[in-house]
Amino acid sequence: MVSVDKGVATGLVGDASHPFTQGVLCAKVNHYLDRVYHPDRVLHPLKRIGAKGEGRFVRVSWDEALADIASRWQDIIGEHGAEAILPYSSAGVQGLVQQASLDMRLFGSMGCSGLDRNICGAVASAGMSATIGTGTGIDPEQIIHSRYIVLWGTNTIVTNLHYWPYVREAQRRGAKVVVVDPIRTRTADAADWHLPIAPGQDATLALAMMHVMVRDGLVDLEYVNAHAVGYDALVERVKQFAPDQVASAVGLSAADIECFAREYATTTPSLLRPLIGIEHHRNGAMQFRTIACLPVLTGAWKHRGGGLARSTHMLHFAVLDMDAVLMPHVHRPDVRVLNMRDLGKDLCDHTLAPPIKSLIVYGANPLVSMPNQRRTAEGLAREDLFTVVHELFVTDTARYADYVLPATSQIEHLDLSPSWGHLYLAMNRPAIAPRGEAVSNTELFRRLAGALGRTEPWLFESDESMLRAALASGHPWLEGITYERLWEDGFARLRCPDDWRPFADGGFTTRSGKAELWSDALREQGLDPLPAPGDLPTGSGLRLISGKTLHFMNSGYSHIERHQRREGELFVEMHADDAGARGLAEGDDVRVWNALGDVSAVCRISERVRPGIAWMPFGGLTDARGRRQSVNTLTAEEPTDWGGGSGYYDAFVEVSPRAAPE
Ligand SMILES: Nc1nc2c(c(=O)[nH]1)N[C@H]1C(S)=C(S)[C@@H](COP(=O)(O)OP(=O)(O)OC[C@H]3O[C@@H](n4cnc5c(=O)[nH]c(N)nc54)[C@H](O)[C@@H]3O)O[C@H]1N2
Ligand SMILES: Nc1nc2c(c(=O)[nH]1)N[C@H]1C(S)=C(S)[C@@H](COP(=O)(O)OP(=O)(O)OC[C@H]3O[C@@H](n4cnc5c(=O)[nH]c(N)nc54)[C@H](O)[C@@H]3O)O[C@H]1N2
Ligand SMILES: [Mo]
Repeated sequence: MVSVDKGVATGLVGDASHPFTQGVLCAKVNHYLDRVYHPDRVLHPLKRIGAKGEGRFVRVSWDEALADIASRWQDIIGEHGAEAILPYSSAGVQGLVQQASLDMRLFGSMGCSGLDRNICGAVASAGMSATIGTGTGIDPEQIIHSRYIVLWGTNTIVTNLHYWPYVREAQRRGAKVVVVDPIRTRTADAADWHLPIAPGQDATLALAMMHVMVRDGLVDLEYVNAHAVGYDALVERVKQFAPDQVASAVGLSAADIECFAREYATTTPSLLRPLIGIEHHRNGAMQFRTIACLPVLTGAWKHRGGGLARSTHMLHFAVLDMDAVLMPHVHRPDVRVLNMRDLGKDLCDHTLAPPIKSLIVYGANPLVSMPNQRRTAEGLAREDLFTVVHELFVTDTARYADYVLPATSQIEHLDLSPSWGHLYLAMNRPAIAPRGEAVSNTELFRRLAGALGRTEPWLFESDESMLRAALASGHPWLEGITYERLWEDGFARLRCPDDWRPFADGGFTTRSGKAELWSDALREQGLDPLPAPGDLPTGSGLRLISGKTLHFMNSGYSHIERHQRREGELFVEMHADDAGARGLAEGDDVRVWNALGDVSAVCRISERVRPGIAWMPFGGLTDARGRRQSVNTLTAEEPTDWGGGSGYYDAFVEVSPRAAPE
């Protein structure tokens, strides 16, 4: 809730009446107004005058910018076709219509290249879907009824602060909380038990758990016989995964694996919460597919608070009328779709036909967030590439733009916010007028459509009209949740039944209608039909993994001093044995490198990190000399097994003392 005095936002607080967040704001949003009123906000269209990457711009008018963009695009379309334009967006803006609506209609109907947005959640969804037909599970709030909770590859306290009280409440009611993470994160520290697994070994761990469950008769055979296919084949498969056989690969003792398997299988209800850490590996989809077999074997889905709880985003989108928003029927069919992970590779690919001649980036900072940063920079620096970035700040990516167009902040535009973590749909009412000449994403696409001479009314639909259409799906979970009610109350809980157990009686949305321990669909794609460890990377040096920071939202907020100060310098954290072997000491200025590039960082030595691993924060951090550095300088465009994601954590690095200051 924003208080406003004479058109200026003077205070921003959480809504104490919101049952899920209870008025608590995270370390980022607590200072959101600093972001809104930051002196570095882009408030007017900017045109590049320096070299690409240099960040020198002059102010121009909207009319000039729009006319130039439209004419450049028309030339490109004339010469190469509309597929030579790549609209590139991610989830920087989280609202329903600001994230994707008129842009999809405009660029889809022009026949521009499509973008596969697969770096966040898509792999998890694809993997889980192979087993249970969906990437979502139960309502996360039901966790309070769970008695055995596994936070698997997620750092809840840092990335999902509002969920932590629910975990705590479950603990208070007697639940045991286990964290599976190679790093002793804050969340691992606060849990009852931390299992410091070796990276990418989660599927193997799950197979060993299933071995124990089968061997010791801990499988709910009644549930499995009624609601799953492929159990006999699975029993054969898990024979090879006795805990003592896999312990060293998994990086845990056989006794711990045995104990974990037995506790998990015998405590009811049990809940798994696997998140992003597991999907950023080349075996990411197989890891989710395999982990999703566990609650099938235990029959945990039968119980309130049992099963698996992942993102709720799809639950929101499934009940809203998204076709009314995106209008897929106006999109040109058969256009090329490029994977966001491969941005650098595609920009530098001389054989790509047609080549990418123009990029329009909004709600994303791919130079920091995509793998292989050097290649992305090389691509963005191409003189023949025409780049437009719609942003609040001149981000790392925006420095390469020909035009930077000013974007509104969340308190300056209208939207609905579906949630990743709960079932409350929120109304995002604009509290202040757009600052300077900033426009919302939807307004940008209306202006671009106008500049391109388009006149179809559906390219100019208002935000309110699209939101009303999305809410008018007639889905029972939206009953009574009207635009007016949301405007008045600010939020509403989807009308999901109070004790919703989606798979208590089977009803899986797979091809067979059952949980697929054996998957014909995977076999037909040439993949292993059974749960498996998946394809694991090999390499020398330290395995590099990264994660989110407390004070940034990915790279967002990294332009603001307070947040920068809180995060400090970019560091690489490793175990004392690995530091010792390299002659490194705490606080040393080091160079982290591999064949793709190098970054400078401060060396941190700690017991939080298992031997063999280098851990670095992801976001937009700076080194001791104030230069922005990114862990993605060291990661490759490694595809995941399926789901089209990015194996960010398949990278290996060396760490050396930094010779002399440059
Ligand atoms: N403060 C803050 N909150 C955020 C974000 C942010 O940038 N800042 N980003 C948001 C976004 S976009 C997302 S997707 C969510 C992500 O939410 P999380 O999934 O909780 O975030 P990550 O930091 O990616 O955490 C993944 C954890 O997985 C661990 N991990 C890495 N590899 C493996 C592995 O092989 N096995 C296991 N078991 N664990 C592994 C990492 O050490 C890390 O602790 O957070 C959201 N919330
Ligand atoms: N090594 C490594 N790489 C990773 C990850 C990791 O853990 N490790 N995490 C991955 C994950 S899970 C994700 S989700 C991606 C994130 O990748 P990105 O989405 O590219 O990252 P952000 O830094 O969040 O960039 C979003 C941008 O949107 C801008 N923005 C915010 N609101 C608006 C708006 O209303 N309009 C417009 N036009 N712009 C707006 C913000 O200022 C910000 O610059 O990174 C991925 N990359
Ligand atoms: Mo993400």
